[in-house]
Amino acid sequence: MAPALRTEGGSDPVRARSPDLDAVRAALAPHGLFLRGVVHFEAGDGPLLDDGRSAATVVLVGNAGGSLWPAFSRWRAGQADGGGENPLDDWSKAVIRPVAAAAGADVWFPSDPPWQPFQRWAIRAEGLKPSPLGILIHPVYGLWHGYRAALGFAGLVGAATRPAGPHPCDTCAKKPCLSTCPAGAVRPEGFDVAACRAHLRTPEGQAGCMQLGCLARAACPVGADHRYPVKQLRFHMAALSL
Ligand code: B12
Ligand code: SF4
Ligand code: SF4
Repeated sequence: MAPALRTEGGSDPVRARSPDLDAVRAALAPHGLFLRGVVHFEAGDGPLLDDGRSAATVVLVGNAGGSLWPAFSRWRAGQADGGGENPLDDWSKAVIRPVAAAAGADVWFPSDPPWQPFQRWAIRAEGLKPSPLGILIHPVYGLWHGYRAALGFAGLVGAATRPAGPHPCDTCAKKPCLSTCPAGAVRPEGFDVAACRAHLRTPEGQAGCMQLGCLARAACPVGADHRYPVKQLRFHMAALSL
């Protein structure tokens, strides 16, 4: 039997069809990137591939905790311009495009317009649900994970992955993410982007969230061991406050 895809979301060995994902997994591992999950689509329901067909499979690639930071930092140090204006996106493309090409896959990146529904795919692939911050929360990694690419295949590839487990926010009695944000931007009804950005421009925001990372995110007790390193937190905050 073909090896099953090992993802955080679990896998179904019975439906595993392609050993090629093992090669993809091995090629991504040195960069601190993982296969996060697999979505299978009914005919015609998947995103459009370059050749006009609808994808039958989307495989999500991402980071868990600070896994990508060492490889990304090494790459950046070797770039004459420090990696340019969007270094994480450019690094992701430099690393993942050749892997996708070798696997015969199309590839989408989360920041490229038109935005592909990465979170919707992750909800299906990993059984995750949104936290009050708008970010999907993982039972193990908490808020400390992200997606760097999605590989699209015309055929069924790998094993469609299953839900990861209970939604941590359902049993979080104190919900410190809601009370910690100094701008009151994290609310049960949604994340107020404008209020967050306005606060980040103030001296308090510059000394607080911009240096330490989003305080509301840091207040979440789930997956605290996987919190990003300080340099990575600052990097993401600088991007958010643009
Ligand atoms: C635009 C965008 C933003 C905008 C949000 C504007 C808004 N109010 O919608 C801004 C710039 C503010 C933003 C901020 C952040 N974002 Co953002 N963002 C995106 C982006 C590029 C597009 C979202 C979208 O519209 N997709 C299109 C629709 C069709 O996709 P969808 O899956 O069906 O839609 C879902 C989202 O729209 C989501 N949603 C709705 N409102 C909000 C609000 C926020 C803040 C977020 C994160 C999601 C979200 O709900 C939908 C259903 O689940 C995605 C990448 C992507 N391609 O999806 C990343 C993405 C959602 N962001 C992500 C992250 C991590 C962040 C930040 C934490 C970045 C940081 N600083 O570290 C912050 C969160 C704020 C915080 N307090 O820390 C991750 C989430 C990963 C996860 N674990 O879920 C994504 C997937 C990018 C990635 N590379 O992984 N983001
Ligand atoms: S603090 Fe609680 S409610 Fe907020 S994201 Fe974490 S688990 Fe969910
Ligand atoms: S970055 Fe700061 S202001 Fe923005 S949501 Fe997080 S805690 Fe609130």
